[in-house]
Amino acid sequence: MEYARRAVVAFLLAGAVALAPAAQAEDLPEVAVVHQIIDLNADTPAHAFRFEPKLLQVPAGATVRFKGSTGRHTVTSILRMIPVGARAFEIRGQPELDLTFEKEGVYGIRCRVHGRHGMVMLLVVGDPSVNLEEARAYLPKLAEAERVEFEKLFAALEGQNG
Ligand SMILES: [Cu+2]
Repeated sequence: MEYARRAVVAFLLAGAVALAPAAQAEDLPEVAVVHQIIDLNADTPAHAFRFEPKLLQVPAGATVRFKGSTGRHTVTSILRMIPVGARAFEIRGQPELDLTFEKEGVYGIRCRVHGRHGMVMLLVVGDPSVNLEEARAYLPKLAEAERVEFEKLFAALEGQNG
Protein backbone atom coordinates (compact mmCIF):
# COMPACT_ATOMS: atom_id res chain seq x y z
CA MET A 1 0.00 0.00 0.00
CA GLU A 2 2.68 2.45 1.08
CA TYR A 3 4.89 1.33 -1.76
CA ALA A 4 2.09 1.75 -4.26
CA ARG A 5 1.46 5.35 -3.17
CA ARG A 6 5.14 6.20 -3.45
CA ALA A 7 5.20 4.70 -6.89
CA VAL A 8 2.30 6.91 -8.00
CA VAL A 9 4.02 10.04 -6.66
CA ALA A 10 7.24 9.13 -8.42
CA PHE A 11 5.32 8.60 -11.64
CA LEU A 12 3.63 12.00 -11.39
CA LEU A 13 6.94 13.75 -10.72
CA ALA A 14 8.54 12.00 -13.67
CA GLY A 15 5.63 13.10 -15.83
CA ALA A 16 5.94 16.71 -14.73
CA VAL A 17 9.64 16.79 -15.47
CA ALA A 18 9.15 15.16 -18.83
CA LEU A 19 6.52 17.73 -19.80
CA ALA A 20 8.65 20.77 -19.05
CA PRO A 21 10.88 20.75 -22.15
CA ALA A 22 7.88 20.22 -24.45
CA ALA A 23 6.05 23.21 -22.97
CA GLN A 24 9.12 25.40 -23.45
CA ALA A 25 9.52 24.30 -27.03
CA GLU A 26 6.05 25.48 -27.97
CA ASP A 27 5.20 29.09 -28.66
CA LEU A 28 3.05 29.66 -25.63
CA PRO A 29 0.88 32.78 -25.74
CA GLU A 30 1.74 35.47 -23.27
CA VAL A 31 -0.44 35.41 -20.19
CA ALA A 32 -2.36 38.61 -19.51
CA VAL A 33 -1.61 39.88 -16.01
CA VAL A 34 -3.95 41.84 -13.73
CA HIS A 35 -2.55 43.47 -10.60
CA GLN A 36 -4.47 44.55 -7.53
CA ILE A 37 -3.05 47.76 -6.22
CA ILE A 38 -3.22 49.84 -3.08
CA ASP A 39 -1.73 53.23 -3.83
CA LEU A 40 -1.78 55.35 -0.70
CA ASN A 41 -0.51 58.39 -2.63
CA ALA A 42 -3.52 58.38 -4.93
CA ASP A 43 -5.82 61.39 -4.96
CA THR A 44 -9.15 59.51 -5.07
CA PRO A 45 -10.35 56.27 -3.46
CA ALA A 46 -11.06 54.74 -6.90
CA HIS A 47 -7.43 55.35 -7.80
CA ALA A 48 -6.05 54.18 -4.46
CA PHE A 49 -7.74 50.78 -4.64
CA ARG A 50 -7.71 49.54 -8.18
CA PHE A 51 -7.19 46.77 -10.65
CA GLU A 52 -4.44 47.38 -13.17
CA PRO A 53 -5.50 47.26 -15.94
CA LYS A 54 -9.16 48.06 -15.28
CA LEU A 55 -10.17 47.13 -18.82
CA LEU A 56 -8.69 44.00 -20.37
CA GLN A 57 -9.60 42.36 -23.66
CA VAL A 58 -8.42 38.81 -24.35
CA PRO A 59 -9.36 36.14 -26.89
CA ALA A 60 -11.60 33.23 -25.88
CA GLY A 61 -9.62 30.52 -24.13
CA ALA A 62 -7.05 32.98 -22.78
CA THR A 63 -5.53 32.65 -19.35
CA VAL A 64 -5.47 35.67 -17.08
CA ARG A 65 -3.05 35.80 -14.16
CA PHE A 66 -4.50 37.66 -11.18
CA LYS A 67 -1.81 38.96 -8.85
CA GLY A 68 -2.16 40.40 -5.38
CA SER A 69 -5.40 38.89 -4.07
CA THR A 70 -3.96 39.21 -0.61
CA GLY A 71 -4.81 41.17 2.51
CA ARG A 72 -8.40 42.27 2.02
CA HIS A 73 -8.37 42.22 -1.79
CA THR A 74 -10.53 39.73 -3.66
CA VAL A 75 -11.27 39.15 -7.33
CA THR A 76 -15.00 38.48 -7.37
CA SER A 77 -17.21 38.02 -10.41
CA ILE A 78 -20.43 40.00 -10.25
CA LEU A 79 -23.62 38.01 -10.54
CA ARG A 80 -25.55 39.05 -13.68
CA MET A 81 -22.45 40.65 -15.20
CA ILE A 82 -20.85 37.49 -16.60
CA PRO A 83 -21.93 35.45 -19.63
CA VAL A 84 -24.64 32.82 -19.25
CA GLY A 85 -22.97 29.49 -18.52
CA ALA A 86 -19.74 31.07 -17.25
CA ARG A 87 -18.72 29.95 -13.80
CA ALA A 88 -18.80 32.52 -11.01
CA PHE A 89 -15.48 32.91 -9.23
CA GLU A 90 -13.81 34.52 -6.25
CA ILE A 91 -10.10 34.66 -5.55
CA ARG A 92 -8.89 35.52 -2.07
CA GLY A 93 -5.69 34.94 -0.15
CA GLN A 94 -3.74 34.12 -3.32
CA PRO A 95 -0.62 36.08 -4.32
CA GLU A 96 -1.08 34.75 -7.84
CA LEU A 97 -3.72 32.65 -9.56
CA ASP A 98 -4.38 31.84 -13.21
CA LEU A 99 -7.93 31.58 -14.53
CA THR A 100 -8.81 30.49 -18.05
CA PHE A 101 -11.86 32.02 -19.73
CA GLU A 102 -13.66 30.01 -22.39
CA LYS A 103 -17.06 31.74 -22.52
CA GLU A 104 -17.12 34.84 -24.69
CA GLY A 105 -18.61 38.05 -23.36
CA VAL A 106 -17.96 40.67 -20.71
CA TYR A 107 -17.11 39.88 -17.10
CA GLY A 108 -17.81 42.48 -14.43
CA ILE A 109 -15.37 41.98 -11.57
CA ARG A 110 -15.10 43.68 -8.19
CA CYS A 111 -12.98 43.57 -5.10
CA ARG A 112 -15.47 42.53 -2.46
CA VAL A 113 -13.97 44.90 0.13
CA HIS A 114 -12.91 47.89 -1.98
CA GLY A 115 -15.70 47.73 -4.56
CA ARG A 116 -17.44 50.47 -2.60
CA HIS A 117 -14.45 52.68 -3.46
CA GLY A 118 -14.85 51.82 -7.14
CA MET A 119 -12.38 48.93 -7.26
CA VAL A 120 -13.86 47.13 -10.25
CA MET A 121 -12.63 45.91 -13.60
CA LEU A 122 -14.11 44.86 -16.91
CA LEU A 123 -12.70 41.75 -18.55
CA VAL A 124 -13.74 41.19 -22.15
CA VAL A 125 -13.33 37.68 -23.54
CA GLY A 126 -13.71 37.52 -27.30
CA ASP A 127 -16.96 39.11 -28.47
CA PRO A 128 -18.38 41.53 -25.87
CA SER A 129 -21.81 41.70 -27.55
CA VAL A 130 -22.71 38.27 -26.13
CA ASN A 131 -23.88 39.80 -22.83
CA LEU A 132 -22.94 43.48 -23.07
CA GLU A 133 -26.51 44.75 -22.81
CA GLU A 134 -27.39 42.43 -19.92
CA ALA A 135 -24.30 43.51 -18.00
CA ARG A 136 -25.01 47.21 -18.57
CA ALA A 137 -28.61 46.76 -17.53
CA TYR A 138 -27.41 45.56 -14.13
CA LEU A 139 -25.41 48.72 -13.37
CA PRO A 140 -28.23 50.55 -11.52
CA LYS A 141 -28.17 47.74 -8.94
CA LEU A 142 -24.58 48.47 -8.01
CA ALA A 143 -23.19 50.82 -5.40
CA GLU A 144 -22.58 54.35 -6.70
CA ALA A 145 -18.78 54.16 -6.96
CA GLU A 146 -18.95 50.80 -8.76
CA ARG A 147 -21.57 52.04 -11.20
CA VAL A 148 -19.58 55.19 -12.02
CA GLU A 149 -16.42 53.20 -12.71
CA PHE A 150 -18.24 50.65 -14.87
CA GLU A 151 -19.88 53.44 -16.90
CA LYS A 152 -16.36 54.70 -17.70
CA LEU A 153 -15.15 51.21 -18.58
CA PHE A 154 -18.07 50.47 -20.89
CA ALA A 155 -17.54 53.84 -22.57
CA ALA A 156 -13.83 53.06 -22.99
CA LEU A 157 -14.71 49.65 -24.46
CA GLU A 158 -17.05 51.28 -26.98
CA GLY A 159 -14.31 53.76 -27.87
CA GLN A 160 -11.77 50.97 -28.43
CA ASN A 161 -14.08 48.82 -30.53
CA GLY A 162 -15.47 51.69 -32.56
CU1 LIG B 1 -9.43 45.46 -2.73
